[in-house]
Amino acid sequence: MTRLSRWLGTAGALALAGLATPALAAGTQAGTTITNTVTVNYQVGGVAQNAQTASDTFTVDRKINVTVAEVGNATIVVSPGQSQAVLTYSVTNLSNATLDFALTTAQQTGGAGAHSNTDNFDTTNAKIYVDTNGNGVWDAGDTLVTYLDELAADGTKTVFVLSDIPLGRATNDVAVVTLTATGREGGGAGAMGAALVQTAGANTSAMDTVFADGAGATDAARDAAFSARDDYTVSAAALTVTKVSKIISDPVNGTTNPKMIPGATVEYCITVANAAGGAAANNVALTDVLPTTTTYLSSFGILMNGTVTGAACNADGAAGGTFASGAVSGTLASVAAGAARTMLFRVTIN
Ligand SMILES: [Ca+2]
Ligand SMILES: [Ca+2]
Ligand SMILES: [Ca+2]
Ligand SMILES: [Ca+2]
Repeated sequence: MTRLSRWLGTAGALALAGLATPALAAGTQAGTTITNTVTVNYQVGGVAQNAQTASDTFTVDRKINVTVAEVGNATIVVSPGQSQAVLTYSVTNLSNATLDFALTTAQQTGGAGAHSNTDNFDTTNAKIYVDTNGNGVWDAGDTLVTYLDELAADGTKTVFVLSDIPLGRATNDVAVVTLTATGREGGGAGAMGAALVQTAGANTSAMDTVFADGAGATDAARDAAFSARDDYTVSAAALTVTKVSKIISDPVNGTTNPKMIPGATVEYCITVANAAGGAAANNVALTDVLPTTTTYLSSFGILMNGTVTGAACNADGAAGGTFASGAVSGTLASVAAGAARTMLFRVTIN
């Protein structure tokens, strides 16, 4: 009795050691055969007899599970007309088997986005890349794909969705894109496998298949697929241009109550204002073709990048711009959101 207890204790310890061996989070690999043998020792007349044994073997079935998640949990800020704007997702194979995962993107028409926002436009030209070089950033080392090939149990891949933002979108416009990963089986390396089919009816002795995935953004529970939303938010510049003139002097009155008579000097101020809350406008190029009834006053020149106080232009710009072919031109390097900058020049009336 004492010997038997000691033996059982040893067997128990061995069994525990077996359970503690490194295991996949997804569990024992599908298709694994598990064999368990029972041994019966006994005595007759105080003499140990030959042990009796019995074994049982079964096959571990395949549990299909996958998750897709946005990486970074923030909307991606884009400019109108931007091409190849990047959304980043992770796809994780939670199945106890190596699988392929078909990847698809979908636009959304209205409805909630991923970041307390609401979709109101679609992107174009969506493409999917896998982070082949594993640096977490979309770059030349990555690969255009339509599926993830041979993703091992517990394996995760970073997937990028690139798409183009239409011109003309306004600040805080939102486009939602959903990435869906759908498990596929077989096909071997370099080829996408076939659609998975869940085993119907009772357990079989072969490797059965059970869908165990949850419901993502647009997929259902237990459909071998998972989807997640991410979104783009537009930050645009909204420019308004105003142009005013004021009389500086005339040949009769000088600067005292001058009038707009031939020979008078007139100052033009062009103001470019950018609405608050959006993006800076850069390389703002102004061209003003002078009418033939006026003559550019080269002795005054052109003042660029001045400020305005209320509606009045300040003479605080820097000399710049050009006059050529009857046109005054100048470039404002940048007009920040909420700011206004000017171009100032003078003409005489012919
Ligand atoms: Ca949309
Ligand atoms: Ca990369
Ligand atoms: Ca494959
Ligand atoms: Ca699902």
